[in-house]
Order: sequence, then structure tokens, then C-alpha cells
Amino acid sequence: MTSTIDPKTIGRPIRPRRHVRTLTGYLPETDAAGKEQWPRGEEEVWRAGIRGLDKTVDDITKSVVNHVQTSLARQAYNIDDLGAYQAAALSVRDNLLVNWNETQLNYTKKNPKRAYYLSLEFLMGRTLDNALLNLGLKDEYKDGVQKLGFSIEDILDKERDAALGNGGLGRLAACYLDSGSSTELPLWGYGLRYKYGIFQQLISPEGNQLEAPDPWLDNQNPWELPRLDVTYEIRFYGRSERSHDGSGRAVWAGGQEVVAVAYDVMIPGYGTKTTNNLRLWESRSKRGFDLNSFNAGNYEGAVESSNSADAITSVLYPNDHTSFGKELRLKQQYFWTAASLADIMRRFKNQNKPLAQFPDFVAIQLNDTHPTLAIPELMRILIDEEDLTWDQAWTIVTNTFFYTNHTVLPEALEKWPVPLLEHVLPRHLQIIYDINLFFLQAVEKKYPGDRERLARMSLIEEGQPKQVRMAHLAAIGSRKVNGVAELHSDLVRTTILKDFVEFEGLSKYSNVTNGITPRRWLDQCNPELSALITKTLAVDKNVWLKDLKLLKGLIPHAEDADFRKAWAAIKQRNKERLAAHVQSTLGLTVRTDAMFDVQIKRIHEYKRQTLNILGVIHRYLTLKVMTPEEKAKVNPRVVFFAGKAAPAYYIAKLTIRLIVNVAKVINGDPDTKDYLQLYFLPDYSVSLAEVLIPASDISQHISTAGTEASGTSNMKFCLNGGLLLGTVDGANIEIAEEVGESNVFFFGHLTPAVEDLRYQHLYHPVPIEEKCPALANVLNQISSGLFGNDDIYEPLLNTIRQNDYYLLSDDFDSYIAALAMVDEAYQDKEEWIKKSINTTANMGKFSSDRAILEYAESFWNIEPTPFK
Ligand code: 26V
Repeated sequence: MTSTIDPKTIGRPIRPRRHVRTLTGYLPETDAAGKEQWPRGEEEVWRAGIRGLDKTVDDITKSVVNHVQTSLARQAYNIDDLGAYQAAALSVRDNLLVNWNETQLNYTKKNPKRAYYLSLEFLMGRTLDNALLNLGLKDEYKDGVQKLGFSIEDILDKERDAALGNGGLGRLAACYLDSGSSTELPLWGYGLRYKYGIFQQLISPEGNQLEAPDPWLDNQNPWELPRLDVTYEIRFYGRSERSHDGSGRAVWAGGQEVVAVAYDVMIPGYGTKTTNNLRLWESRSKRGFDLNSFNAGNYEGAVESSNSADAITSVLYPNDHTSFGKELRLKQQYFWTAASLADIMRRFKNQNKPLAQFPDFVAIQLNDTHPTLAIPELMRILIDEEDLTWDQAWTIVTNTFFYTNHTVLPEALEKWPVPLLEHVLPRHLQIIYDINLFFLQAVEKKYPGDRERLARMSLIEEGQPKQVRMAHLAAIGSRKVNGVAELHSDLVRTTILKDFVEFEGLSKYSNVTNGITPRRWLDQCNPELSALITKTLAVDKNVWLKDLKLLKGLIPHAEDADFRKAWAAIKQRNKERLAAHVQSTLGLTVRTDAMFDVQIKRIHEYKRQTLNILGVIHRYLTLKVMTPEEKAKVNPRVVFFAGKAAPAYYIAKLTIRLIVNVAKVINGDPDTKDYLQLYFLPDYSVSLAEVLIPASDISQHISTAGTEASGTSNMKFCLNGGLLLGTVDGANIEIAEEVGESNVFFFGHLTPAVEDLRYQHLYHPVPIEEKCPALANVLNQISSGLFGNDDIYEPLLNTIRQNDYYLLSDDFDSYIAALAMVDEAYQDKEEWIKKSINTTANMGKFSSDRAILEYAESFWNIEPTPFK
């Protein structure tokens, strides 16, 4: 749309040029020798200008009241819990800002190499409690709000989760930010500020999942700082014309331009002042920023076009593990990588260093393939805008990026149709073709005439349409590639990127086992256990929470009966807390004198919630035929499920429906309800996980071997003294190595067997009645209408009866046997508690501090950059 307004039109709004000055006396000046000279020679004078932290209860009440009256414009007699939460949050934000400002100033002064974590998802959950913990002001705020007549628990409960992620990949990003700040690394996150996070899950009376939008920003978000001064223009569509001067440069013009606006989220470190930044981009129409371009007489058209610009950051895509090729998703990916790179480039250029030094100051971690367009985008900037040669640019690129793979499932490997890329990002497609050409020339040189290898390794997959393989692009454009647990990294090296390892050498392809932050996943979610650990280890909690291997000091205490009693009592109170939560949110009464058995994660066939529910049905059928004497020996069990299904994933939704309907029958059956209860808790979230995990005796991580890259909730349960029932997959293996196999319940076929079994299913199928009668019986009971009288579940049951890709029929018997072993072990309460203590004690390896330091040292080459 071209402007029809004459630039000289009178009254045309003009965006004022910003005239930036330094507050007199408030910043250092650089002298002729390039040294910083502080005004009046005193850095302290500058610091005196900075507001200090609110430290006393009095400071805190004053600041909260001040926010009630000013920021919220409310009266002291007119405050509810939500208002009190908002005022307290704004007050805490002021305190975070003190450290955040100092952190950024420290980086500006010292100019260390920085790392940037590019992730389309940051599943942060709630912030207030974590911010208080990290600031060391938990008690002060508790007392402060109490003085004002409020309870801190009620206030904390008013916060909505920031749910800008689907599951493990997004939560991992959040744990890594926490650890980056806690270990004082110069690490920033870059993501998108979705208006709607992951959908809210509702369950209909029939057991169907319904999705409702998550308008998490409706009651303003106190944790973000809008930075309307940090904006970049991002282009889509248009034409790319190559110059014919042999330079390889091109001009990309026309199409749509939208504006990226920065919102900053402060990330405080635990026990340190370092407060890093998470920068989230929001898309806006260029019109709001460039009022010249309003069309005279077409006000409505202009407003309409502004809607399509907003759409880019409007919603988080709720799929994981299925590639779907939607144009808007591609636009999200480019919008975000282009804005982030422009911002990183601007910061680098402020230093006036030659571009060849870019990788000495910048490391960029690609969280899965989602940000892979950053690779051609940096090539474009360096070649088209900075006039570098192809080789100079490629050297910079391949020393800047690092790629983490989070799945080997074929359907989850991202591919973009060539025609779509050509339409949306014509210049980038040219660059991708050039990268491919040079790359395949090098492959051909090493393996002359090996056409099949070239086809396998090409960035372009042949077909209708051709597709760009993003994992190949991410791999060849990066300095290092890693998987997220030992087994998974091995699979990356031997399956999806095998040819690349052969071509480039093994040393580029490595592993960093995932981790979790013990601040949120032990201290915050399980304060009683944390307090007991602190007392027992006799070290300050801020020592062991930052050096998690110190938990090993608990091992001898497993032999102490009083300690075991205290340990068990905490587990019991956590079960009661969960039961109270279920009572107050769902109105259901959960018995707390039973074993709590939990499986919480995205609903997916490969994660095999189906195996679990079939196991529950098997248990139910067994109970039904038991005599009262037999039943008297049974340990009661309460089984919890929670998790969302992708809205278009039919089989996953059917699984939810089956669980809900089995629950109705089991919980209502007087023969069995004293021995078995089953709950599907709707709308799984970080906050719900914080209540469920500390209450679990046993948790299930039962993916088909070789399919779950790592898993991170397995780590959370074990850190909280829950035992693990699982397959030999992902990080389960490393957990067992740490805590000892005798403390883990393993079952099922191993990864190397999977391929053969699948082959047998296809070419030598054995009827399920013959292969696994127990399973056949369960399936038949469902078919016969035990949980509803129609054939609604047939498509789900057929996935097992027909080709059973996830091997339920191969693992069912050993799964049932493992469940029986769990029952048996639970009979001996003292032994069980010992296992629980020893499990927690040996989980030190899985701190995300360890993981982030591995990235920092072996990949990014960045260092802790503390300040006083
Ligand atoms: C993939 C895709 C494919 C295209 C469509 C949209 C979409 C969205 C998300 C993903 C990511 C799937 C990969 C993932 O979430 N992997 C999980 O990463 C966790 C952290 O490393 C790990 O613990 C889990 O085992 C792994 O499944």
C-alpha cells in the first residue's frame, strides 16, 4: 500500500527525533585513552544515584502502599488479594530493577563475550515467589504484607502462570535462564511475547478436551518492562534481486514491513545480584510508528493491515512433535530471529570492533531448529548489508551458532516447503540454496560419485513440494551440535545426523544432559523438605542449593529412624496439600493414606499414557476378582494423570477421554474404590506440577525406548524423593546411574530392539491374544463397553491392535511386572523411605547450574562476570 499523502501535508504527524543526553553527572565518560572516567572521579557518586534495595519490613510496606496508591490508583480501604498481589509484585519489580540496571552496566563496562539463548518457548510459570527467593526477601515480604492484613500465600496464589511454552523444551529454557543468572553468566534470552500462551484445557463431562484461550496479559503483567524505544523493522515477502557484480550480494525490497517492539523480563539469580534479561518481541503494525504512511481516505484499510501485523505474536502454537508448515509459524520464526539478530548486532557494533571478531563476543544457542533462520539471516546481514564476502560471512556464522536437538522423532523434524519459503523470505531461500551448493560440493569432494549420500545430506529434500530440512541447516551452520541426554545424543550421532558426523568428525557432535533448577523444583515447591535438608546438612541453604552434589551428605541419614520419620511426614503433608488442592479446585476427595502414582506430561503416543491407563484397567479387573482376604493385602493406590493434547491430535484426545471415563467407573465402584482411585487433573501447568511433584511416591516415565530425548520431570520427581518407574530411555538412564538401579523400577525393551520389533509387527505380526493375553483382555473389556457403550475408543485401540508402533504389546507384561515390584517394595515402608532419601541424595548431577556451566565452558566460551 503506497502513501497518497503529500509529505508536505500540513498537520502531518511527525514522530519526534529522539535527542538522547546523559543525566548530568550520572555516567562515566571515556577519555582520550579509552578509559572510563567517572563524573567527579567517583563511581560511587554514580551509584549513589541508584535507588537501593528495599530491605526492611518498613521499606517494603511503604513501597507496597505507594504502588497501591500510585501505580494501581486504588485506595487503602479498597484492596483485594489480586490488588495486593499486583502492588507487592510492582514493589518487588522495583527491587529487581536495581540489580538489573547494575548487571547491564557491569556488562557494558566489562564487555565480556555474551551468550544468547534463542527459544520460541519460555515456560516461566509464576514469578513472585521465585523473585522473593532470589532477592533473599521472602521473610521480609511475608511480614510486610501481613502487617498490611494479607497473607503471602493468598497473594502468591493470585499470580497467573506465564505459560509461553508447550512442555519440556520451554521449561528447560526457563530453568537455564535461572541458572545463567545464578552462576553470574552473561546470558540473555530472546523469545516472543505471545498474547495468548498455551491454551487452557477444559474437560467436558464426556471427557473431551476443550481448548480455551489463555489471556494471561489481561490483568497487566508487572514483570515486563515495555521498551518502546527498542524497535526493529522486519520485512516479509517482496523481491530479492541479486547484483551481477560477482559479490553475491542482493537487494531485498518491497513486501510487508512490521515492527518488533522489545519487552524485557528481569531474571534474578539466586544468591547473587546478577539479574539477566529475557527480551520478548511483540509485533506491531508499522503504521503506529510511521504515521506518514496512512492512506488518505483509507483509514479502515490501514487499521485492517495493522491487525495482520499483530497476528504474528498473537498465539503460541500448541503443537509439539508435529511439523505442520503454517505460514504464520514461519513468520513468527523469522520475525523473532531477525529482531534478535538485529539487536545483537547493534550491541556488537556499539563496540566498534571489526566484524571478524563477532564470534569472540557473541555465542548464539539455537533451542531446537525453530530459530534456524538466524543462520541465513546473519549471512544476509553480513553479505548484503555489511559487504563481507561469502567466505568471511560463513566463517563468522559457523563460529557463532550452536544447535541443540531435542527430539529424534521423524515427524517432529522441522521442514519448510520451498515454495512457502520463497514466497515469505525470497532472499533467505537464495542463501539457503547457496549454502547447500557449497556444502554439497565439499561432500562430493570427500565422497566422489556418492549420489545417495548427497541426497541424504542435502538441505533440500526432493518431493512435491521440495522441503528445506532445518536440522541439516542448523547442523552445518553451527560450531557444536548437542543432544540432551547421553542416549539421545548417541541417537543423534548414529541416526538423524550420522552422515554429518562422518563428514565433519565426532568432536562437533556432543552431549549436554538436561538439568532443572533446584530453587523452583525443590526449595520453592517443597519448602518443608528443603528446610529438613538444610537442617540435616548443617550448611546454609544458599550453599547446597548452588552446589547440589552436597545432597550426598544425606546418605548416612537414611539409616537414622528419626530422620526417616521426618522425611516420611513431609511426604505425607505434601500429599495432603495436593488432596486439599484437588478438593478446592475440583471438589473431589482424594484419600491420602495411599501410594501416589503420577504421570504428568504432554499427552503423546510415544510417552505411552495409554500403557499406563491400560495398566490401571488391568489392576481394576484384577481387584474385581479378588476375595476380601486377598484385597486386604493390597496397598491402596491413587493414580494421577495430567497433561494437554495438541488440539488436532485425535488419538491423544481419545486417550484423555478414556482416562476420564475409566476414572468414573473405578472411583464409583464400591468393590474397588478403597484400593484404587484415578484422577485426571485438568489444565496441567507449571504451578500444578509444583503441587503434584512433591506429593508423589512413584512417577511414570514410560516412553518407548529411544523416543524420549531426556525428560526433565523425571529429575523433578526424584529430587523430591519420588521413585521412578520407567523405561530405559532418555535421562532415566543417567538418573539410575546416579541413584543406583536398585532405587529405580525399570522395565521394557531396550533401544536396539525397537527397530526389529517394529519390523516384526509389520512383516510377521502375531495376534495380540497370543502375544499378550493380559493386554488383549484389557482391550476387549474396553471394546465391550465397560467404560462407555459405544465404539468411540476403537481408533485408539486399533493403534495397538494394528501396527502398535510404540510397542505396547511388547512391553505390557514387563510393565505389569514392574508395577507389582513397586507394590511389593512399598509394603516395606522403612525400606521405601530409605530409597526415597537415597534418591534425593544422589540427584546433584541434574542441577541446571551444572548444565548451563557445561554450555558456557565447552561451547560458548563465556565466563561468570560478577560484580560487587
Ligand atoms: C517441535 C515442533 C515441531 C514442529 C511444530 C512445532 C513444534 C514445537 C515444539 C517442538 C519441540 C519438540 C521437541 C521437544 O519438546 N523435546 C523435548 O525437549 C525436552 C527438553 O530437552 C526433553 O526433556 C524431552 O524429552 C523432549 O521431548
